[in-house]
Amino acid sequence: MSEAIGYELLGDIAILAANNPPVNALGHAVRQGLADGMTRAEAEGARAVLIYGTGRTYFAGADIREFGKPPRDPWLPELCNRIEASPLLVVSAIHGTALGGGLEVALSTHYRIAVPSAKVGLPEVHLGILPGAGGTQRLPRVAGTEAALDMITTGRHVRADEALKLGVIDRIAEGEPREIGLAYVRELLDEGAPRRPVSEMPAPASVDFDAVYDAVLKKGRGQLSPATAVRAVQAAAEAPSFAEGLKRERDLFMELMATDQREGLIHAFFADRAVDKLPELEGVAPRPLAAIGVIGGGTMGAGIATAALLSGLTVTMLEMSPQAAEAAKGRIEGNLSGALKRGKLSQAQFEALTTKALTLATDYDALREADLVIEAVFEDMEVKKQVFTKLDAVCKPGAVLASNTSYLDINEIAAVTSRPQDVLGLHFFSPAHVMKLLEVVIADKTAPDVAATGFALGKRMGKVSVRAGVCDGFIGNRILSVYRTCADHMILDGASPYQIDEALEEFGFAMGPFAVADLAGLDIGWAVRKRKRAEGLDPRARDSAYADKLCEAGHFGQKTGKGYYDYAAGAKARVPNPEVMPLIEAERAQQGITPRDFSKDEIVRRYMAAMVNEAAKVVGEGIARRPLDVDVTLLYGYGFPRYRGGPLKWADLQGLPQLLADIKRWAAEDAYFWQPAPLLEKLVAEGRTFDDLNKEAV
Ligand code: TC6
Repeated sequence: MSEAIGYELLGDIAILAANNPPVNALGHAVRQGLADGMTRAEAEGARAVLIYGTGRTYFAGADIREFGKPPRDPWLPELCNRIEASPLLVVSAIHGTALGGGLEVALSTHYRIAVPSAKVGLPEVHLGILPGAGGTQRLPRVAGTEAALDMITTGRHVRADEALKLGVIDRIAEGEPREIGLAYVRELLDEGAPRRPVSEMPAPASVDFDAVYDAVLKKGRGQLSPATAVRAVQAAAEAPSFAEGLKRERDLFMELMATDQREGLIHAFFADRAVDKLPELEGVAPRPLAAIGVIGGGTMGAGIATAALLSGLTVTMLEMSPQAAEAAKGRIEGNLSGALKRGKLSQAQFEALTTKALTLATDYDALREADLVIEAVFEDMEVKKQVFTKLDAVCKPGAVLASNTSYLDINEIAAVTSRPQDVLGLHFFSPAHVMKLLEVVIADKTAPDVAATGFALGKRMGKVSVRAGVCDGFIGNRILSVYRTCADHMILDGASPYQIDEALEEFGFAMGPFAVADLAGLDIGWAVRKRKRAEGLDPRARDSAYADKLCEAGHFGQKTGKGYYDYAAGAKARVPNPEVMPLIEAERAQQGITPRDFSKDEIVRRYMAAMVNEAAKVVGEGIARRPLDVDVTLLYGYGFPRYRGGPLKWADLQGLPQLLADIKRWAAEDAYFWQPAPLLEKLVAEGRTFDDLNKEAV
């Protein structure tokens, strides 16, 4: 027997207890242990087998770390068939999460009991694959085709009460999994319950699978796994036998295993879990957090205050006047009422948050007792310096002082205080109570426990926190400004904003860059361009004024009704604003540019190469600690398609030599813009990838 599965014979019941922390993943030792345990139970005269997990969960799935490695017997599909075919009565007792291969094992046992807090699901599509151990064949047989399609294509976790209604589990009971499981097995044996193999149940009903396939493919914006899973469920309904259905599932599973999407999604899974693991913060205790202050109650400040309130912190909102403070409160209430409508907050909780937990103030004195203060005022260095000078004067010793600036130098801000060790950047993304990304910007003098407090705050708010160093734009906005510039260059040379948006949306971005600019407000980019011009542009940099002219005409995007698009018919209609192309054409004529055609492929290649090249500079300079930090930033803050893993995973999958060759070729037309990143050149010269750097760093 393997140590990963404990075996015990209690009277006529054999107990197989999984012991593979932290999540009882079904790695080789666990599979072998289960197979051996079944054989031993049958040989030792047991009448029934109980399977459960020790520790925090039943099996949370196949061991994802084994994917891509040579398979080792017994395979999970065979193991599931072997468990189901046993002459003994086999029962699962589920607690924690029965996910993926875990639920497939449970569906191969003859009865399932769960504790009330248990959840079940088939989340494989989020890893770019489909349930490959009979899940697409067994789940529709117990829950019906429609429920199975929903669970398998969304991958959602289903609570025990819903699972009971759907027939995925047979009973819910309070208690320890071993105890409730044993009582259930005893009851089943006493009443002479028969074995109940799901594979022997009638095939589920057929539905219009082609229509479901099309709808799922469209919703996934190019992600293959959910749509492919529809075809596997179709086989459950239409294949001539259960075995034929399993074979079809296997073939589709293997198809998906071989895709870049599978690699991208699994990279994203592990990057999510690695991103806040920083050796320099290991064992560093964060400072205590209970009360925070937010300065500035505009969209961003109100969003941050909302996130803080929802995470159980008390918030003092500081504004310039009582009227502005009331307006900020209105924004916070507006944000919270969204949570109220979605049932995430009760009316009583809503009232407690907006009255007891939130205090309005106009005097800095109100921040005297705050554990942490986040400044979200106007993006101007002088204004920020005034704010931090005042904070330095009033805040208690040890209070963390944070700026939400998206571009400005945190070192310069920290230098106006007498306590630069307590200062850091906490860069939220708007709307801050919705967007998952938080850049924790560590300045030269930021103390380790202050950095740890930034991560602790992010965790408490449910954010994905990425460590960033100080530079113009930190990780995300610095890279954004370069790939946006690349898009602007393509426009000057002949592409239209609409072609660029279309090409990038086909690539998988939620929205193209020009639709995003309209949503964020064109005045933001305008202010950045003005600042950069005032600081002095390099004479070799290409510049253009058509976007400024759009702003001068009062078109700031969605909020003014017009930007690159005209919003009279709604955002979804995507009607180009007819004023845009004449402005672009006039600019080309003025610069003496003869426009040329761009294919969608060229648009994507240039845009992505610009992104990857700048990202490599960001990693090379230590602004991002590892390539995966860039990937996570773009995935959570910039709508990068998760199934491509992030820009640097995408680059690895494309092949770095070809990307570098493209950049060098384009440097012949614009040597200033296309300067190859030293790190990219180094990796190509050494025949290595960005992921090699991730592995070395973790
Ligand atoms: C499948 O089953 C396919 C079957 C077909 C076969 C033919 N494997 O998330 P946490 C690690 S596909 C390996 O922080 P939580 C994780 O990396 C699989 N490792 O905990 C982390 O390690 P670290 C279908 C795994 O309490 C540690 O466990 N199943 C796996 O916030 C703790 O994880 C899924 O997709 C795994 N399967 O959430 C479920 N799962 O400490 C994926 C976790 O070294 N897992 N680890 O960083 C989850 O969704 C969550 O982990 C959770 C627990 C809800 C189980």
